Order: sequence, then structure tokens, then C-alpha cells
Amino acid sequence: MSEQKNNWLEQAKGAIFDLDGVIVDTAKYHYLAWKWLASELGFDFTEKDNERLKGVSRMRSLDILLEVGGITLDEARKEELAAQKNQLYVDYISKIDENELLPGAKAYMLGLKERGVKISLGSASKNAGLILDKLGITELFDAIVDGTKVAKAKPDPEVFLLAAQELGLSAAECVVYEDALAGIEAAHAAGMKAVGIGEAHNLPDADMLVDGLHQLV
Ligand code: B16
Ligand code: MG
Repeated sequence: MSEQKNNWLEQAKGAIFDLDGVIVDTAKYHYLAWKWLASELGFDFTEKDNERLKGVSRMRSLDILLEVGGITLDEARKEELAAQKNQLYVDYISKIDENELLPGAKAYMLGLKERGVKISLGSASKNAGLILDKLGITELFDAIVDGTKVAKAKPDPEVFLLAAQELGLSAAECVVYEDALAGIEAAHAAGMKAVGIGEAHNLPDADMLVDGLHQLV
């Protein structure tokens, strides 16, 4: 482990991992699907716009995209468009395999398991089950909490509190690994420390910052 060693990290009994941006880079497939939808609606959606969607729920992402395009639609039409985007996204992720795991992700989780640390997923995605299956890492998790199990999106702490509960641990015993600002806020709202994956200017409140899980192996 790097010189950034922290006691709270070593003492944690539970590790809760966000999915997109921490374990796998599915953001690129979300982007391709959202960009297609924007082009169908007659406007361009850039990679910079896409940054605003990271860690954000599907319907909230659509609202941001429509805001970029200056378009207002009723709920029924929005549900239709979100379903179309999701179908395209699912087509992409159906083709991924373990080669798409981010560097160090699996090795780090295996190391935690060896030390007896319990592991949960804490993701906003409703497609998390399929993604973990394609990556071949479902069995590593003691609990899987994703967008199918929670009603409130990050920065609400619900996803992480449920993960701790499913691991049989208190919030204070768990550490969160997150790449999104809303995720760091959610961890803190849950009473958990957060390891930020990314850059300081995007994640100013992270308790510790790394470029990726490979830095912790
Ligand atoms: P889905 P995470 C998030 O995953 C993505 O970062 C975000 O871009 C996406 O909109 C959200 O999942 C919902 O995904 O459409 O598959 O339900 O970072 O929370 O693992
Ligand atoms: Mg994420």
C-alpha cells in the first residue's frame, strides 16, 4: 500500500464499492448510448456534458441531457427515451468481459477478502447484476446493493446504509470507494469514510484520494 496509509482504512471491517468508475469504466458505454439518444433528438452531447452524468441515476441523467438540448418532455415520453437508451447500453455491456475490470480492482478485493473484510457493491445502476456477471466477479461480493434495491439516489446515503446492513456491520465500520462527488457526499451522510477515485478538484471532500484501486494493492 502507498505511503498514504490510513488507520481507518486498515481497520475497516466492510468495504463498499461503487461500480462505474471504481471497478469498471462503463461510463464510456453510457456516453455512447446517451450521445445516440441526443442525436436522435437533434443535438450534440459532448464528453464534457457526460461528466455531469457520472454516479447520477438514469432518469436524472435524462433530465440533464434534455436540459443540455433545451428540450422539455412529459413523463411518459421520458420513460420511453430512457428505455431506448438503456436498451442500447445493455447491448454494449452484454459484450464486456473480465478484461474491462479497472487495474487492481480484483486484486484489491481479493486482498481484502483474505484479511476477512466483507465486501458490498453500492451502485446506482440497475444493470449492476449483469455487469458483475460479465466481469466474472459476482462471487466476490458478500452483498450487492444497486439501483434495483434503493429508492433514493446518491447523495442520499440509502445505498450505503443498506449495504452496511446487508453486511451486518455498523456504518462506522465501513469504508466507501467512490469516483463521484455525489457518492462521497452519500458516504459522509451515512457516517462512513470515503476513498475518492479520481482527481482532487472533482472530489475535494474525499478522506483519501487515489488514481485507482491499483494504488492500494
Ligand atoms: P443504469 P455507479 C451509475 O453507476 C453511473 O455512474 C451513472 O452514469 C448511471 O446513470 C447510473 O449508474 C445508473 O445506471 O442506467 O445502468 O441504472 O457509478 O453508481 O456504479
Ligand atoms: Mg461511479
